[in-house]
Amino acid sequence: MTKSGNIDKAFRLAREQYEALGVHVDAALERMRKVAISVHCWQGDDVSGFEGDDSALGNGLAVTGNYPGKARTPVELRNDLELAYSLIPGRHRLNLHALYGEFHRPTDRDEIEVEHFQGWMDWARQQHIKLDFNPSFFSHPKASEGFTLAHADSGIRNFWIDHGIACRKIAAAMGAAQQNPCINNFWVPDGYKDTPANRKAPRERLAESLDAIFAEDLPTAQVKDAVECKLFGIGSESYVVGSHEFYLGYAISRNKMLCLDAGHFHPTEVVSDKISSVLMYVPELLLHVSRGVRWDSDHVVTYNDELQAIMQEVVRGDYLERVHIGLDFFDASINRVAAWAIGTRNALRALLAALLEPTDKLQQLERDGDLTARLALLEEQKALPLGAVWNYYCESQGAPVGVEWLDRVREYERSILSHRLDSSEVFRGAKRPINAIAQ
Ligand code: RNT
Ligand code: ZN
Repeated sequence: MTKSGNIDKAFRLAREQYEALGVHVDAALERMRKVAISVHCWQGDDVSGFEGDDSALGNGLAVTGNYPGKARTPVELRNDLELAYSLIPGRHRLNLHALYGEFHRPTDRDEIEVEHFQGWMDWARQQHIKLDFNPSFFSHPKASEGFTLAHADSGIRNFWIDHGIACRKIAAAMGAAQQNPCINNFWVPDGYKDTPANRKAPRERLAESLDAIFAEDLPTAQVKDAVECKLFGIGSESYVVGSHEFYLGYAISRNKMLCLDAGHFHPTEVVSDKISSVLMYVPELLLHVSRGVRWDSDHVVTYNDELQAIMQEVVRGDYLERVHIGLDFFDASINRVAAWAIGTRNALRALLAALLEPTDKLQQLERDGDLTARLALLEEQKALPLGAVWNYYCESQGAPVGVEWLDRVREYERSILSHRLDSSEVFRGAKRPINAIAQ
């Protein structure tokens, strides 16, 4: 039997098992095909961007590791993304940050325009990829005091307000060009390392600045604004202006999309439980699927309980139309294309698992008060042959089956990434390329 024959055979057996529980496997696969995950561009170059000033990453964002092969130009980043997309089943989106524009002369954040993103828009059209966007309120001299939109100085605030306005225009142009709304997500790092004496004033200023940015009504067919909270960051341990309560209130009162980042809460607090609550009051939700580990909010997404719970909530609540799944992690200690492949494939695999749940049956048991059977079924389904359906899905989408995608990454590392080294860099320790480890 050929490999493909085995995949088909395993799939047919798996389908029988799922269908015995009342799951429509083909319908689940049909829904899978329609889900576009917003893949974040910033895993490819450690959130560096192309402003050309080599300024260090700041405002609580920290990328550790020095694995060789980081993309240094838009073309390199696009090439890396093309490989990553080819390793992931389905057709997905790209989430761009404002600092990834193509600037031919020094262009400050308040001056950026659509033309700086034309290269991305052309590429996206050719690749049949839709774009999302983010203003960048970090890694900039005017953010070096830890405050941007909530800064006490009106000159600094206005600079960042102009940045936000410029970004909405760019996002709207992307949305118009792709005939699909571009989600423009606002994450603002402002906060204090130590105990503030006044928690109120910066929050009032942040709300006022955001209102100024959103003053112009832009068609939601082109751009949808989202706001992202955070509990704390490196350097803003004691106080973040844009806390969960701040943005929940802001999003509800301004009819904006809320962004929940899985790494932005207390370690035992989970976003999966928040989805059905916030969707009672906000129109749509953006997820930054990520993984917090101690103080870092952005580890590569693994197939853990919370990832599964997030996708279960999206499916059980029938929210696929109202929840936009984006990714947010960055790891420079492993091959960056592999990081994209691992995290995105995991997010999709968890979504597939959720779509293959016997949701109707489970909810019926719950309505009947049969909580014993609910737990029994939830536990039994954990051993169902998800892998067989996932492999079949990957193959049917022309994506690699199992870990065979890693061979393609190795080959790319050998032929392309390893040549991107600066002459000053040497392979040693964590810098070893994966092909050297694998032999
Ligand atoms: C930071 C936020 C934010 C960023 C990106 C780069 O803690 O999660 O989403 O990761 O915008
Ligand atoms: Zn995030």
